[in-house]
Amino acid sequence: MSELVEYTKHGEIAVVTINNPPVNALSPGVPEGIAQGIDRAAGDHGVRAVVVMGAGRTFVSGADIKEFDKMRAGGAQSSLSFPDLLNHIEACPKPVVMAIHGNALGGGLELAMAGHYRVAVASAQVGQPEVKLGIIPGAHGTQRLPRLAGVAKAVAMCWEGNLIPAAEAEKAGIVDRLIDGELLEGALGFAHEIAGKPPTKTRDRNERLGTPEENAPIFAAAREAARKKQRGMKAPLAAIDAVEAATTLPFEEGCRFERKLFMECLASEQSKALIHVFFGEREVGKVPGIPKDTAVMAVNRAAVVGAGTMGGGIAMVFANAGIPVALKEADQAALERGLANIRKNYGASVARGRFTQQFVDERMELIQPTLAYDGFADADMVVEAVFEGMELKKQVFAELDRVAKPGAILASNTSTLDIDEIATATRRPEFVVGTHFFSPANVMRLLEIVKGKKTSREVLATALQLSKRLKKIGVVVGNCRGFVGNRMFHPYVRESVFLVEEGASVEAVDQAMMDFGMAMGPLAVGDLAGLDVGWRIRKEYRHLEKPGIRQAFAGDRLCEMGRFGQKTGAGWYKYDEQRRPSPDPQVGEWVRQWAAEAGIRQREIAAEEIVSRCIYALVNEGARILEEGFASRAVDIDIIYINGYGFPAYRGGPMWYADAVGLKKVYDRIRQFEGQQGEIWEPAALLKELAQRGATFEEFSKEHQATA
Ligand code: 3H9
Repeated sequence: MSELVEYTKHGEIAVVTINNPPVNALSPGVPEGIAQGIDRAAGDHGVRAVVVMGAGRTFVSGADIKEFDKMRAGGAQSSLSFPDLLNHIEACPKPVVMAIHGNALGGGLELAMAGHYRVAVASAQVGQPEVKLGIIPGAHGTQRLPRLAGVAKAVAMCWEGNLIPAAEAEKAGIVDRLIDGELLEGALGFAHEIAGKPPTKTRDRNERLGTPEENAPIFAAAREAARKKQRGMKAPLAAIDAVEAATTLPFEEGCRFERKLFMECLASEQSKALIHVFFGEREVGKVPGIPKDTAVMAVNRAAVVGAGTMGGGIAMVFANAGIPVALKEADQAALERGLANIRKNYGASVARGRFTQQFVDERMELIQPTLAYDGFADADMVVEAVFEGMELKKQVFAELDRVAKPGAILASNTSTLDIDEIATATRRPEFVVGTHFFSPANVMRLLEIVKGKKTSREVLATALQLSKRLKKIGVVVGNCRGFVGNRMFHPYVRESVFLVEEGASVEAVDQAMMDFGMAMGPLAVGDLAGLDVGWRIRKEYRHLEKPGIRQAFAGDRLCEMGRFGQKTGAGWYKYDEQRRPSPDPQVGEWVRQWAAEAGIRQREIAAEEIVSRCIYALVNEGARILEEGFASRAVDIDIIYINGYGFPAYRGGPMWYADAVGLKKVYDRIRQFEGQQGEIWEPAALLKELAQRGATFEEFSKEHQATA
């Protein structure tokens, strides 16, 4: 037997156990091992049925994603192909029971469906999440799932890629029995019951495949929803096509059609990018300079200063993770307003069915409002979320230094200010760290963890671990103005305003960026966040800008007219009472006039130029950040942009995207912009160097890590 698969006998039942930690992925050797186990059981006269299960924490979490590069290149991964293994299992003359705990995902569910029966513990989950990697099920998943679960359920599972709990899987017909108590014992009991009965093959179960009349509206609705909810992504539509094939073609032909689509998706740039994101989201947790065994402090109680939009959201994040949190405001009215907002947000989650009322009541109990610093002395971590101003922040940190216990982490939610300067207000700068949450804090997944000069490794390791508990993706960044995300966002927005000043319409700029895949256009984001925020920052920092360099002015002019965006009913767009936008032709008129006064010649601007200027502005600043070491790796920047700024995951993040375009091409285009716009487009030295030696940001990050 393969080392990855064990074979044991329990009386008349053979048990084949997959043991490929951590998630029992179907790496080379696993399919061969399972096949050997099935063959051995089939050939053993003393065996009447077979149970297949996973060792450790799960059944099987799918194909080994690390093998996909080889698969793309057409290289052999296993001597036995996975689809062939599935046909082999289904053809076993003795009944095969798949026993599921943890999860059965992707190839894991495909394996389970090739068995004749499935049993699962209640805590198990199953799903076909391949679309999240830009591919579709590639080993009969789209053909067997509708035969078990019916067309509507199967198509939803395959295009959305969401997991469903065992109870739902049982109701749908995917799982035959839920096991109470110990899985092996339950599975053996089940195997005894069905031993000796002729096994039914899933491929032959055509009774749930529906009629063309029944299926047509299901597929039409799925396609419409997929186009809307997964805008720009190819795999969800391919998954729907493949499930549809199950209803129109015989099983074998359907499998061939699925395989063709799977291979096309696997070869796509979208899939390469999404797989980069999958591993990237795990990689950001492994920070150079913070070894795995770094001591981590316990965070059992928290406190937040400031019950505004950010502070209230951060308190909810702690409460949602079951961590009691004190919430301080300066006066009763502000505290009441903050709590009312939290209640309103929770109320909306209950209305949407995301939380139960009981869950919300329990979370509200965990939030302890205070006007003094009650509860702060017990807190293991305090997050400051007061108004963005250095003097106020320092004053708060000086107070926190007095009230917080020794060893407590003192974090600031600042989005731009210098963490080292804030830390000087305390006698414990090694415990001071930036935790930059994104708005709305209870929804957005990104957490920038800002490392000050003196922040200790333990504090960083604790913040990283905590981010997982808080269901966030923590990325450690250096302490520069705007950190990584906002520092890059500034030139991105600047370009979008330049483009409007040069003659592109507000709607054309936003539409081009939406078509590229951004969640929102840059100008609509400005209106949402409030144009006055950037305006104030620009006024404050104007003296730092190099004289003579081009400045975007149209947004500031709108602010001078009192148009701050959604909150004032007008900004780049007009808004109705429900804050629904509509284009405002006056803006175009004004900008034309301002441009003429400023001597800017307006012209037609193609969507390609809009995208290149906005995205390459991000890339160029990202390259500087990498070069200066404020991000340790290109992937850190990618994960920040995907999780905090609505960058399309299927493009892999700005740095991955630039690598895919080719840095030479990006560099040449930036030089062109430099020729037209001047110094503001000076290419980053790192970009120039990599473009000249034909390397990528990813390669640079690897080289850099190797020498760090
Ligand atoms: C597929 O099956 C295609 C088929 O149709 C067949 C076609 C022929 N492969 O996330 P974690 C690693 S496509 C390789 O931190 P958790 C992961 O990188 C696949 N490695 O733990 C990490 O490594 P490290 C369909 C994998 O408990 C470690 O395992 N399946 C794989 O938070 C722990 O992972 C999926 O899309 C894999 N398949 O979550 C499932 N999975 O420690 C993808 C995990 O070095 N996986 N690793 O950083 C997941 O969704 C989550 O990892 C899972 C566990 C829920 C399983």
